[in-house]
Amino acid sequence: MLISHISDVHLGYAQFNLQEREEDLYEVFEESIEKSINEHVKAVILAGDIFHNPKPNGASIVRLARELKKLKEKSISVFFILGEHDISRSNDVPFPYLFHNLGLARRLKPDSPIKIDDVLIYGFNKERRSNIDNGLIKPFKMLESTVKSDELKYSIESKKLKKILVLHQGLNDFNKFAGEISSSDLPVGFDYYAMGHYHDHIEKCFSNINNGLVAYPGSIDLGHNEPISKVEKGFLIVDISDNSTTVHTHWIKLDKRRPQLPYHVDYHDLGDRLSYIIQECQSYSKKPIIDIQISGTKIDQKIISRQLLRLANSTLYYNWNITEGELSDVSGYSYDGAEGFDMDKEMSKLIQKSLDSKPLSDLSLDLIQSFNDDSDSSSNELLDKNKRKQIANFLWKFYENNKSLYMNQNLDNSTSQSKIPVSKKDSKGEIH
Ligand SMILES: [Mn+2]
Repeated sequence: MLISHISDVHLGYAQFNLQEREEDLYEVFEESIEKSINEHVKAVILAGDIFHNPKPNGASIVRLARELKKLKEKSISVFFILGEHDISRSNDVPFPYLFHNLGLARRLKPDSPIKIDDVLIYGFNKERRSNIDNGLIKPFKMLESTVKSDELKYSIESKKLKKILVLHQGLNDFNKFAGEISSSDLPVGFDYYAMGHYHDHIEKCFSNINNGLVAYPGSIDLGHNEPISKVEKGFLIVDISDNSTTVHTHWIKLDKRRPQLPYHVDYHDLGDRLSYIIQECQSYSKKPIIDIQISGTKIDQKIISRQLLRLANSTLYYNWNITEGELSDVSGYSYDGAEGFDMDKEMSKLIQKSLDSKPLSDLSLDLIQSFNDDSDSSSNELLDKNKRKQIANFLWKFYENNKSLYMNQNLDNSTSQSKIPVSKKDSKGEIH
């Protein structure tokens, strides 16, 4: 028997707030369903993060319903659990339960399995890290005995039943920062652990759970917290037929995805490289999304902005950054969740974008930090908390009145940070 294992669909998510990207996701999801139907799967498992938002937008609801209907017409069952993106913090009824109530899909539970052929399927909704012990580890122990008694209850004659557990959790074994549980925490007794949460394709058998196969198909497209890269995306078709003792998987690549291409360009070759990049972009049927890392000396950001305008017609979206020195390889698996969000980094990006100057954004970040840092006693002595708002207003006005001074300085020497004065005696404002 074949089962499709699809995860982290994030329907409704629009990368870079582009409507085209929201549509892309629907298309890629449709491709995964179409391929599942063509492979004659008996069931589809959605392992959480079905919607990107707990209150999904109309289009994503309609598009999911359309696919679920197609599957129902082919008598293919759909089973699901919830990821953190499907769960509202206000304890509302999770939206995907609508499809359970309408009979278009069935939610999986930890205490009673769904039986399909000779396979029993159990599932837990996402448990947040703060509730792992009570929400998962304890119930895992209970599940081990449930499975044993279910096996007696459901087995016909001496036929051996296969068991699947569906979870939306990060395993420490693959990413020690994003991990929530370890492979040794997993309940024993399952042939296949259908995972969601990590957005990369990972598969591994663990001896401490009787060589059960733990598998993440990965997200179906790049998006949330994932850098622009050429990584391939897809889903798993799991062969859990009763005549074989081991579970076999086939990872199916999704071909309808929009290309996302990273480039590293030397500032002085920018013109030539751009012609090449444009040519490459025009070879795809969907306009690609590209990321250009630019390195070099005596970089003029205004020249870059102007040059990159050439990309507008052959890309859907482009992003560029100036990198210092060698590019380091980003290692580790991608995932999504609050842990992956670096506030300082995001803030610095935003400030850099609006001020268009590295020294000025550094200064802004330092000021913001010393304004908000209560633990730093030395800054407390200097700053009367009650006067912070007044000071902020003063600084803003000072900046507005003297903007041109800083801009000129920045053009004269874009690499020197020390030349930017924190206070200027000959300027209109004064800092005391
Ligand atoms: Mn996800």
